[in-house]
Amino acid sequence: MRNPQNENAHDGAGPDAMATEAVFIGLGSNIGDSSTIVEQAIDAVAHIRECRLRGRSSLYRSAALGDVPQDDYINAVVRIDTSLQPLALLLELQAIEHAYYRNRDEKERWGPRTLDLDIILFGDRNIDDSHLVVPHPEFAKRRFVLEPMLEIDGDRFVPGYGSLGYLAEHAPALSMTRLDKSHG
Ligand code: A4P
Ligand code: MG
Repeated sequence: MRNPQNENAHDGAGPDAMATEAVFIGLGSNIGDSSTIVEQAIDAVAHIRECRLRGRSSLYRSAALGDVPQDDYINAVVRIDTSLQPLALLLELQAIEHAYYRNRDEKERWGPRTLDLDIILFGDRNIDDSHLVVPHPEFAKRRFVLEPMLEIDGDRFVPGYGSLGYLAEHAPALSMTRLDKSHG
């Protein structure tokens, strides 16, 4: 259900009236009906106040990275334009994570999760805050982030890193499948 605030984000009176920045958000899930969870989370992100959805990738299935044995992940990336400040957006994303009953051992880094939303890029900003590091420190090593980003914005150059195409070419190999719409 839409609320009036969100309608503003779609009728031209929202973020376009203010300075906006392009933000890439990575979505991941490996507990429950992950494809449905990621699709619903994309819709929830599209309805965050002061945000406009500009692009979304397909869903991808990949082997879990990290030391904890766990199920495959379903990942996707969206691009939004927003006039929110980075920490305000992070709070909105965490509220969506909590709405999906994210429930896991907080001490277990890189463990399984119902829904994980990471800010990958926020305009051309470099942020190194106790709550937020942008660009996401691992993004350039992660095919499950780079391939979906390439799908949305193949020409993007990330200052300090290089073009997305270059990064995807040099990222470590990962067993990964792009899911077609009938699986998504
Ligand atoms: N935080 C700092 N920077 C950011 C950012 N750029 N975006 C802080 C979002 N949050 C950021 O996050 C812990 C704290 O990080 C937050 O409170 C926020 O203030 P978290 O999501 O609770 O912790 P986490 O996800 O366990 O840790 P981390 O290091 O963010 O893990 P990642 O990088 O999210 O990796 N394998 C596959 N195939 N696909 C996956 O999606 N994901 C992970 C998790 C591991 N292996 C995976 C995948
Ligand atoms: Mg995370």
